[in-house]
Amino acid sequence: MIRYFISDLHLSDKRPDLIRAFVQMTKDLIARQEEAELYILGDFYEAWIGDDFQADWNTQIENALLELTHSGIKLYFLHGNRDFLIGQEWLSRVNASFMHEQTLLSINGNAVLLTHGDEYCLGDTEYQAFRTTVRSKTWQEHVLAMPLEQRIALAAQLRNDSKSMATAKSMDIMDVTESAVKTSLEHHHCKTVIHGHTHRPETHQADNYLRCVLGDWDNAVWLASIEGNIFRQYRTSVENFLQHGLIGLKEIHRETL
Ligand code: OKV
Ligand code: MN
Repeated sequence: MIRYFISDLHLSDKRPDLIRAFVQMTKDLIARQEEAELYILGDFYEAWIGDDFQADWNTQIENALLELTHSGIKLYFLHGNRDFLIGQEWLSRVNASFMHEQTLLSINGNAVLLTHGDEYCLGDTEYQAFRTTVRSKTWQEHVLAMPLEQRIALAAQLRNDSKSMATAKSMDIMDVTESAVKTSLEHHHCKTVIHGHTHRPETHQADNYLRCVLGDWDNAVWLASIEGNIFRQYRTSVENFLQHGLIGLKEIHRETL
């Protein structure tokens, strides 16, 4: 059994190249005919405004996911900070199982914690306040009651707010607070966490803990896997992936759990 992990694809109509790359990835995974599971750790979309949203670019993505799950590959999803409005309708349409943030997996006797990772970015207190608001049921119900056009406008406005704020913020407050990661791993009696969000793909070894950070799909396609007790991280340029698919990915990191 092989498990694959991706996050931060930020798919949207603005990036048809990334949509093509993702569709290619699903086709290549199906062709491998492995016993496999795909875990999406948030920010699959650039901004998800509700399951009632329909567009051709997204229908392609949902069809690719549906073909993947129909082929027997199990699909798991957890929310990021841009697709927290993904709900049961989307999950049902693509046959995905929902995971709460900080879901613990047991892989060959190794406990592995899965999360998007933005909850660990405690240095950015403004962001954490914003996060609490947008993750609240009342705020989400309020937004989902708006007409689609209004939700599109709201998402664009929040995006602009974030851009003007981000330039004023120092780089390190945008990263995780290591002590928060450690506390969370201790809480789960676990030594390994896989997350995305920070766009700083790396594996960090600290204090006997392993923190595997997934890459974001802006300039490159990233894929991580766990097979047996080996974690691997792969990448290649979007251009190379579009030409060669999965075999174009280069292993850039390997770690024993
Ligand atoms: C991050 C902050 C924006 C602070 C909105 C649906 C909805 C996604 C969104 C778009 C913008 C978050 C997700 C961002 C941090 C802000 C503003 C303030 C204080 C919708 C889907 F609900 F409007 F339909 N958004 N982003 N802020 O750019 O990541 O940190 S964001
Ligand atoms: Mn994110």
